[in-house]
Amino acid sequence: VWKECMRDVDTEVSSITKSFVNHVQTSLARQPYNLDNLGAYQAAALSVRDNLLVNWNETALQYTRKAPKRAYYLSLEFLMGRTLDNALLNLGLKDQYSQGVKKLGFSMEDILDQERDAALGNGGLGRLAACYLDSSASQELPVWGYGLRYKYGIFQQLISPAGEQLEAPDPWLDNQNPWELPRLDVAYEVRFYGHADRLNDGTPRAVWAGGQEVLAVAYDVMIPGCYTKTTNNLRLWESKPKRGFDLNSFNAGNYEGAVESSNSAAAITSVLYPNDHTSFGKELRLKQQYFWTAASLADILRRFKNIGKPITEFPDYVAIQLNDTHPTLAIPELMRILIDEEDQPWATAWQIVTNTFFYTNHTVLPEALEKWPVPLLEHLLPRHLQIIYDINLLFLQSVEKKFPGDRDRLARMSLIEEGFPKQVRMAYLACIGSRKVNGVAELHSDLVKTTILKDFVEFEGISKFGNVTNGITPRRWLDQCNPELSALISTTLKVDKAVWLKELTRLEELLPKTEDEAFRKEWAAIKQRNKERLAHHVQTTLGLTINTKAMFDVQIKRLHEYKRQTLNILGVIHRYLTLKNMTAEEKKKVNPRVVFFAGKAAPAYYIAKLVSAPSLPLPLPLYFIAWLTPFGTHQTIRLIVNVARIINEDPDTKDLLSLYFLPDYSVSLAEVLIPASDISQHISTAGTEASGTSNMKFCLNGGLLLGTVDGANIEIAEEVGESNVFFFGHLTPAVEDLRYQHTYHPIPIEEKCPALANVLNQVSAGLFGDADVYEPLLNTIRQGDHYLLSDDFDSYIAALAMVDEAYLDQTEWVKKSIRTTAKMGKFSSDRAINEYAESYWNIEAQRIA
Ligand code: 26W
Repeated sequence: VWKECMRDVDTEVSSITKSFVNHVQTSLARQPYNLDNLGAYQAAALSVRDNLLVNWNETALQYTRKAPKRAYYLSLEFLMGRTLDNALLNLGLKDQYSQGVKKLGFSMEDILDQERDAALGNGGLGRLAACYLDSSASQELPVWGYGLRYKYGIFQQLISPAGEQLEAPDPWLDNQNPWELPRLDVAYEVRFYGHADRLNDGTPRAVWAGGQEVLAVAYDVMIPGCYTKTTNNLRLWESKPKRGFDLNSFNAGNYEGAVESSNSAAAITSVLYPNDHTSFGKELRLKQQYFWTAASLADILRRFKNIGKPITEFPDYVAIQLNDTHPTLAIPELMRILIDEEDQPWATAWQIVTNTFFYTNHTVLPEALEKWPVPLLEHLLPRHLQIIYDINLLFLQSVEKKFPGDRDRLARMSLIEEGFPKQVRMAYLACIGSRKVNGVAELHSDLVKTTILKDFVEFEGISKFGNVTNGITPRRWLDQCNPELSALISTTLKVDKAVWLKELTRLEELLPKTEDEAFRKEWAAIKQRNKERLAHHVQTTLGLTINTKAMFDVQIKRLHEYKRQTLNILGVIHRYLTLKNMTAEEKKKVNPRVVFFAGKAAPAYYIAKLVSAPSLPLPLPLYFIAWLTPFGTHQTIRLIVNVARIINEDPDTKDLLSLYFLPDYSVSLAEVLIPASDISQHISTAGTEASGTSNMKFCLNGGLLLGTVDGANIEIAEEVGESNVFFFGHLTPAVEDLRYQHTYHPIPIEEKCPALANVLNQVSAGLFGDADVYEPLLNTIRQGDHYLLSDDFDSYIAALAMVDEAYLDQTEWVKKSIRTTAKMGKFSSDRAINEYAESYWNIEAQRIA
């Protein structure tokens, strides 16, 4: 067969097998006859890459020739997942390749399964960046991503038999990565430390010299659009020492000293920080942020200069989106370049800067808002601190002008927060340095305007502040993860998926089908097969047998107090206790339920284990303490695992209720879980989840939503109709008052919520073992209860009961499911990225011929 394939080049499939075999023999230097699945994956990937490269080169060439305005998406995280399947689908080559590899004796499914996830992100923010890249390319928009090429992605999560989260490094680059192109010719020097001396020559210029210089080397990742030639670029930087090692130390016999600086340079891009929603003010993290923004800006500037336009026209050719505050140093860095290197007056430089940047806020939780200690900045980036102080001075002068004598306001709005140490408030810097500021769902954008940036709205005017509701790419989150549903939709709509995948509102044409019984049957059968696919996955990976006749109830997301996985597990215990008290007769009416959890908790000590970063002689800031305390989220995992152990074995209940914590949640696991869900939970305390994006993914796949009136849940309900979602809990305006009550007029939990008190007491009594372990977690609910579990528990239980009841009427349930999918058009990331392109960046689609 192999020889035959080499000869036959007439058909597309044959040319695929030919290129495959060619890569086996040349790129991999292996023999075709004893190739394993991993080798087959690599050969297939290299062959697909050849296709991408042609388009990628053509795209780059045309962008250079036409020099349109371009947008750059700066994100410290890109949670890409796997690439091969996505590339095949976007290129429209999946069937051909499947046939090709089959001819050679391989199965496409096995080959796809060999790929490791590119997991360079924590969760929502990183996956959003990945969806936006897919949409930019699919909409033919000239958008590049800039990020870091971490050697280790998000840690691998293992769960010990006792239910502890263990963290192992994720060396995702250990196998060759066929999807990146090292660009050793694209490199920039980045400086740290040293000293900054103002010239005091009547200009604002200064000279920054000395310190440490490291090299940023580019690695390019091709981003194919769906059914278009456009193939954009994601440029990831790797840090390298400027010189291999210090020859003087080496000659003096100090071998460790000789490689020390090179080690510290390499450490910068060694590992992704595994916490979202908590900022710790660590030096290495700040180094990452500057290294990445400096290299990206140098690259963007070089490209702009090639056009040959005056620097004042920079914002006519460049828009830069700041994905949260992580790249905010780009603001003082561009000021530094314009002033110190381009010799621009301050006002001109500030004009350019504030017309170039756009800032997206992704959270209003106080512990997530970045603040950098002034002494740390002064030590690491002395020139940038000067510039930040200058920006602040001029800014506060203009505030004083508008609100004379309002000293409180000046203190509130200052970029510098007083304290020990003083800290720079990065969200404020991002806000005043940007042309537009946006939140990621309607409610969240309103909260940004009325809480953390209220003063700035009053000062700068409301029109600077907007909303772009998040979106998800239907390519990965429907066509790729749920091929059967995708095929059914194409048949029903009587259009090729190439059409509706890019015009997602066409899903509305499914609506009349809710009344078509045969269609409903087919719809339900696909959900059932997706449940079986998940069960099969769990069986083969974990050896557990799952009841696929049950309702599948899923909560998968990072573990966080505010996301309230604890509420879910306490609800499960409540269900268990209720079942235990039922007669056999009563039990007959109960629909079986399987509850799935997955998600990673921020680890306690992790970075220290992976890199030995030089530490600073600074006083430990107070919030460092938080880093050392064991997180409640770890106890939640432990509770889930131990409750599962008891419940899944209880002969009284196990047919009606079982529960699984699936370890090592990832994009690839989500692709199996989401299409299998009947109901998914998005149950954050109102006002805390900025948007959520998995809620959109579940609904797009016909799963119903159980959630609070928070984030994008609200807009999903607006689209699908409130009768098709299960809402519960207090609303955002009530939260502040409730918290006040908890602090100043606490009501004993026994009185306030007896059902919850009973559940807590059972856990305390040791029903699930390890009683002492859970006591701190339970006490956070009994006292303080910052996330209002005791306020929402009763309505949560009521909502769960409504889900049960609705599920009993399968006809109506399937109708809800169809309606939900049909109304998800708004949540395509194509819509979101077009809003950014039109309302903010002012860029246009470029047809690549
Ligand atoms: C400095 C530590 C840190 C790291 C990451 C703080 C905050 C972050 C992110 C901004 C957290 C994050 O991922 N936020 C999520 O962003 C998603 C995309 O907009 C939203 O859908 C989620 O609701 C929001 O929690």
